[in-house]
Amino acid sequence: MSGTTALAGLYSAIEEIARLLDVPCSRGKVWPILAAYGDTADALEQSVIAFRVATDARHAGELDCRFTIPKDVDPYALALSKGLTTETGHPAGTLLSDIQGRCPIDCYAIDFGVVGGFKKIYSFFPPGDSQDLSRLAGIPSMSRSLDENMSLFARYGLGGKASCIGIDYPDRTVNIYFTGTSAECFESHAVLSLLRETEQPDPSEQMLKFAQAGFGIYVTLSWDSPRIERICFAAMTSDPMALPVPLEPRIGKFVRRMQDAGGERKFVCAVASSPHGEYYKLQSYYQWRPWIVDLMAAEAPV
Ligand code: GPP
Ligand code: MG
Repeated sequence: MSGTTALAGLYSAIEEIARLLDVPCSRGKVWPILAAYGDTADALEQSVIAFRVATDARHAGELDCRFTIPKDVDPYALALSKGLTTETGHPAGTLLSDIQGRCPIDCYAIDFGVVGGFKKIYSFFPPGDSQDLSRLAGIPSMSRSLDENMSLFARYGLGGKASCIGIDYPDRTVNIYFTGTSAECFESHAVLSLLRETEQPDPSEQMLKFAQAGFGIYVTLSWDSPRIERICFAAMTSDPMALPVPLEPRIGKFVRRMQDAGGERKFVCAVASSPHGEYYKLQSYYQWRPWIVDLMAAEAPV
């Protein structure tokens, strides 16, 4: 398939899913982002491509799309050169090149909102090469919040377990993804005490129950405060509607559409704790590639 055909197919899928979700989608907004990365992504043929919705007010009316790109592309330089983002002088803008200079990278992914435009760049570390937090905290442009929470992360067994970093440019936040952690991290007593120690609201029973099936934990840090903004627990499922989680009818329609498309029926559902309350995120894989399992270290925790 040619690059342009693959991009056109992806664009139609985005348009269709956006319609199902009542999210306004315009070609003028989405196409430049696809086109910026489409040429680089080997016709997107090898990429993992996912759609994501979330249940909180901040994400209402939005559909996020993310796809992987190979490591020989510099995704931030490309975003700048194509005018998808602008240099602001904030350390978030330097973080990716600092990571590139200090850490092994397996591949990247980019994330954009159909409404909000270009948002994030993820760098995945190679399978089996999770990074030590001390190395990440030593990165000059990294949020100091990582350093300030280092002993807390170590106490919860997350110290050497960073498998991915996500930089959110408009929000000026950084996500640190921990995978391959011990199963104990997902037990209710551990979840409860982690949330209490980080001054998050107490979790609902539903959140505690959901977190038990988790394979990954991730935190969102800003550069403004040492406080951890959000903590998420993510679980794989093939049937999100069977989870003990409230999903609105429009999300039900999205799930059914993605399930009916055949294929692998892979979903990652995550529960997020934030000072504004708990919410759920649902990521559906439009194009799954088996190699992503190693990157996510998504096997059941040991
Ligand atoms: C989870 O975080 C998403 C990823 C790790 C990206 C996976 C993408 C692929 C193409 C494999 P998030 O970006 O949804 O978190 P947030 O809630 O902070 O937006
Ligand atoms: Mg987001």
